Amino acid sequence: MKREQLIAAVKEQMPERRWLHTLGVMETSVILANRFGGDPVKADLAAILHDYCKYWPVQEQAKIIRENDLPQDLLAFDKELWHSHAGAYIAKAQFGIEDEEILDAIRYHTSGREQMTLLDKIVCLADYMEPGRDFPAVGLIRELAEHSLEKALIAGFDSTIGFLLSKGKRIYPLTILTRNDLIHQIN
Ligand code: DGI
Ligand code: FE
Ligand code: FE
Ligand code: FE
Repeated sequence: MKREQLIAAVKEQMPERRWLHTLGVMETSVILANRFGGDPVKADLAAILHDYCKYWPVQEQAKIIRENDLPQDLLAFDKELWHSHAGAYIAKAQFGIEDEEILDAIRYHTSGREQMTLLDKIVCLADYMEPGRDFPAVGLIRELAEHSLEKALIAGFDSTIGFLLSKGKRIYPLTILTRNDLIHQIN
């Protein structure tokens, strides 16, 4: 499928404001790829598809996870964690994306994972700092991203973890492992 067709398919899955977020992630992913020596074409493609399933009924997202041997432990945690895995599944099954680097960047854009690839980091960070994002830590994240993907991502995960703590929510263990691993990487 051509890029323009993919974009049209993504647009119809989400409200206008989420499409604007996706455009922001596309633009920011390409900037970060160029800044840190990543592949801007792969970053663009992963960004286009990263939130494909975000507005699907949660039961459909859960069904994809249950029926396709995706990590079942996700279902015991916040439903916000589901769309990334469902999205990677659809990217392959429906859009024929075979590149595991791109699929992983979609799959892990919410939770992160240990030993994130360069592309994982680029898409996850772009998701945090695209121009439409507005939350207390975003200025710090953008500043750190001038020089360090890892430092900027740690600030991002710190802010997510703090948010989850403040809401009394559970934290998916992989998110904690991701933060620990990123701290290890900069020390
Ligand atoms: O889909 P987006 O809104 O663009 O961003 P995302 O895919 O990074 O989702 C972020 C949301 O996921 C954020 O509101 C916090 C929520 N969330 C819930 N539990 C967890 C979690 N995020 C992480 N990283 N880890 C969790 O355990
Ligand atoms: Fe997302
Ligand atoms: Fe994110
Ligand atoms: Fe997103």
